[in-house]
Amino acid sequence: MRQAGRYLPEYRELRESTGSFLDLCYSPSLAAEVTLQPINRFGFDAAIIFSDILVIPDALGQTVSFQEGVGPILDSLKNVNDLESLNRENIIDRLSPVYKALQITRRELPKETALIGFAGAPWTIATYMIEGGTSRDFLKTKFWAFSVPEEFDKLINILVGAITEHLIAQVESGADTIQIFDSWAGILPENEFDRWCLKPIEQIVSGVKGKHPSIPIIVFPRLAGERYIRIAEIEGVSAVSLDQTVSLGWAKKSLQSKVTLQGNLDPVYLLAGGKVMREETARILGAFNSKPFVFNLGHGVLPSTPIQHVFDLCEFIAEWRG
Ligand code: 1CP
Repeated sequence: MRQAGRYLPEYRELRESTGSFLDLCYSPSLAAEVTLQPINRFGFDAAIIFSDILVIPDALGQTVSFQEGVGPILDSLKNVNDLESLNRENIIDRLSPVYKALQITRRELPKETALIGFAGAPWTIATYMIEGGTSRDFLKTKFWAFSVPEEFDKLINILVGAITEHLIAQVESGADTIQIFDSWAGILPENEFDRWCLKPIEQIVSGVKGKHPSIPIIVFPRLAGERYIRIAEIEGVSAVSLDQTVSLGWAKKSLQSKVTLQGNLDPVYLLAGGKVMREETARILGAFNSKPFVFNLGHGVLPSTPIQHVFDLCEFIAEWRG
């Protein structure tokens, strides 16, 4: 999950002296520095490269910006004709600063620390491209997908191609594993989930594995409920990241024999800290202790999280694992 961001004073400081959020994403040495900040402070076992899922629409030529306190703003796609304006050539050239950042980070990270590359899944990226930012009801995207599926399919196909290329380039630049974020996987009815979440992720996994058969792939189908099983059954998926609503007993029984699990501490426990945080962490660690498990949050670190709570959590987990 997100490690960098506003809860770290060193991030806030660096952010003030740089231009826009995307400028920071595209400055290889600064992006590497931000990636290393949480590792230097807390010594996590893995670092996630500082970038964003919205570099894909940006590389496709859509106008993307990030507004403080609002979030991402995109020049929204209205219909299939707008797909003509997307530039599918040279994605990798335009995203080359991300690959340079990975190379620098891999050089500077301790050998034993894993480096995670990532991308958004097609469905989640499509919602931002069509809604023009984040949304409450995703009405425009769902309406497009349900009413003219063959047209929506064209956008999903463009994204499958771009994301696959982007992930392969990240592996070739030093990522030890890659994570696919489908943050809005939980908002679709069953058949639509299969068509717009499951199938495109299957295509991406098969494309990346075709080029790099041994790269482990993690998928985060946020709020997918029982459909986590379908994701865990995709050939080539090594791990799934659990959001905080997944019940531990169910995940242990239904998922743990298929894939490695990661997650699912609610970020608000980290914000709260203290006894409640330790109890919930022990409950998660206890539930999954019969197999390899990657301790993580169910979503990103909240900006107001006290740094001391992160230290306390790391210490608690280190003691637990002995
Ligand atoms: O300066 C700032 O505070 C910007 C905050 C920020 C950060 C730190 C954004 C804006 N993106 C990021 C980096 C980021 N985003 C990482 C890098 C790892 C790290 O921080 O260490 C990663 C993995 C992401 C992934 C991402 N971006 C997702 C998928 C995961 C999730 O959170 O569900 C999504 C949906 C985005 C879009 C995005 N980026 C930023 C915002 C505010 C949003 C919108 C979120 C929303 O719609 O509510």
